[in-house]
Amino acid sequence: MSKALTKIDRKDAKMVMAHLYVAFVSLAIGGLCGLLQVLVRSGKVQLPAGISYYQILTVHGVILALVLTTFFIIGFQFAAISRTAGTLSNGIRKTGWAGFWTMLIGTVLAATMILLNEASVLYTFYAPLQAHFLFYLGLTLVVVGSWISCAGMVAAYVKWRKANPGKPGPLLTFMSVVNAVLWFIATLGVAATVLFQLLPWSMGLVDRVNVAVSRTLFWYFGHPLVYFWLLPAYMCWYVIIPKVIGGKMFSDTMARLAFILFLIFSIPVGFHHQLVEPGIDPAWKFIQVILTFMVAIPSLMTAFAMFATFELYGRSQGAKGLFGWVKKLPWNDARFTVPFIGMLAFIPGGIGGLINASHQLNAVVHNTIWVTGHFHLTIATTVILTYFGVAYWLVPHLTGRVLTKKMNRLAIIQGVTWAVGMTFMSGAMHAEGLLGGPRRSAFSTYGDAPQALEWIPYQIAQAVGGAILFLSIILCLIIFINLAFFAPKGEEEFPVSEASEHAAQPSPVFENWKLWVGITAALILFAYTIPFIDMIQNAPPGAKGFKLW
Ligand code: HAS
Repeated sequence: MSKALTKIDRKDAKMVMAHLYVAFVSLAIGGLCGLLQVLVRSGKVQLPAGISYYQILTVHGVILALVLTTFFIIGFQFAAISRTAGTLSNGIRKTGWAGFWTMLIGTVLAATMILLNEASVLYTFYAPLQAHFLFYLGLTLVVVGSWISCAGMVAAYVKWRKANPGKPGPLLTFMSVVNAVLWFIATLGVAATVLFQLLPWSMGLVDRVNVAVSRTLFWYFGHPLVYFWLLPAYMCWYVIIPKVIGGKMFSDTMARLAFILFLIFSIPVGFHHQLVEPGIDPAWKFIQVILTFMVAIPSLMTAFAMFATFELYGRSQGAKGLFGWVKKLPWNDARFTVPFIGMLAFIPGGIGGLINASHQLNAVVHNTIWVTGHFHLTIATTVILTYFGVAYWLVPHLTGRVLTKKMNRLAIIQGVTWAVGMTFMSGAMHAEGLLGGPRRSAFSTYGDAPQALEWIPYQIAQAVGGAILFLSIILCLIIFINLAFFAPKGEEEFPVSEASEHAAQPSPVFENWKLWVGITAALILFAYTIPFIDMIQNAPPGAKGFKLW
């Protein structure tokens, strides 16, 4: 491979780093709020100066779940495209910068409103909770900025295809484009509720909104949102990890198929977040539960592919027996170990997801802190540890520095402390949830709830876990700052694996976008049209007709 492709161009690197700076500043702010939350929930700490629990909970959720992730993903995907499809053209790089600044202005607007306590509406901003209109405007800009950037990614892919007719797009570029297309389709839901409902309502132009419609539009977006977070982690697992361990990717075709299945099945499943809500016919909930189980399949395929990759590599190194390959893996390499901890967490995280999705079991766990435990295993461990693992080689690659032995060791300690902290925190959240402990509520709101005493030990365990996690965040920030500004100058590899020689060539059908987007649209229309019409026709008094409010 030519040098131009193995090292990311300096101008592209600058644009990617801008995204990563915002992501890691978000980690610092969001992490601090997380620590404050577990302390408040333990009942031992009160926030000063009249700051409300819901205000810091909103900062924590918005800044980590929406801002950190979006900036990291867009930066990483541009890096992946630049590395595998070649240096970005000036036009595409400018598009990337335009997306970046639009998202940043939006973030600052939304964050200012939250800090002024004008938008304590949590990261799901459900009506009838209402925020200042500038909060919604800020979020709109974040989404519009991400569209601009995703359009740039698609343009880079189209350019590559024109220059290489008949060849399959480079795998990391193909994966980035699937995620960009998923994002375009998913964000239509949140854009619709914000533009047609929440903005006019918060500006006083209308005096009510159809809450069922707004929650449905939100979750039409909310579930694919979690796969928008997950797919970059899977990009690392499928393509980068095999190279880091010294092996080869198990199957390029399987990776492409898994990504296409995510595109098709991740959107028409939002009702699994609304299983206990009135106003949706149970038959449609059932259909979306079935589709939810379909979207678990590409994750099971991914688990299979990862086991196969590890085992093939281990055996090539002489490993014997069922699990002999485990000993052959490079445990002292943070680029492998940190994402691997993320993989391990996805075993209980995924099982928890399947429990949540099982209609009747959902009634036991819904709106309890079990759900918070679930997403701290998935997004806040599986995904985020993979992002950290990526940052530990991507940042020095972009800044022309190296990950030293000392930083590598610190990075492993960071991953392990995260695992310990999260075992306490998320484990205690799952247990408290099974005892009925509510989510999204401060200690002071429990009042005389008779079970409240039972929850206390678990809340203390969460505070202990949260404090360990905060230390782990500090380690992560130290490593990031070192790699961005102080590590010795040198060349750090951007690892990209080749497919195994036994693997088949990917079929051109994977790049038949009309087919995949067509199937996705058909499934969305099938899963949503009738229940959506029902919601509008049977709206409560004052919200009749085709009006959304
Ligand atoms: Fe979820 C709620 C169902 C995955 C995030 N989820 C949430 C919320 C968030 C979230 C943020 O059906 C809360 C939203 C809110 O605020 O209300 N979730 C699922 C299902 C999956 C799932 C079926 N969730 C995720 C991922 C997330 C995420 C991924 C973030 C990135 N979730 C739900 C449901 C709710 C929900 C309900 C609503 C609950 C309610 O009532 O409100 C599936 O995608 C999971 C499939 C995963 C697997 C695991 C595969 C395992 C792998 C690891 C292999 C390990 C290796 C290493 C190779 C089948 C790939 C092993 C090596 C050795 C040596 C052992």
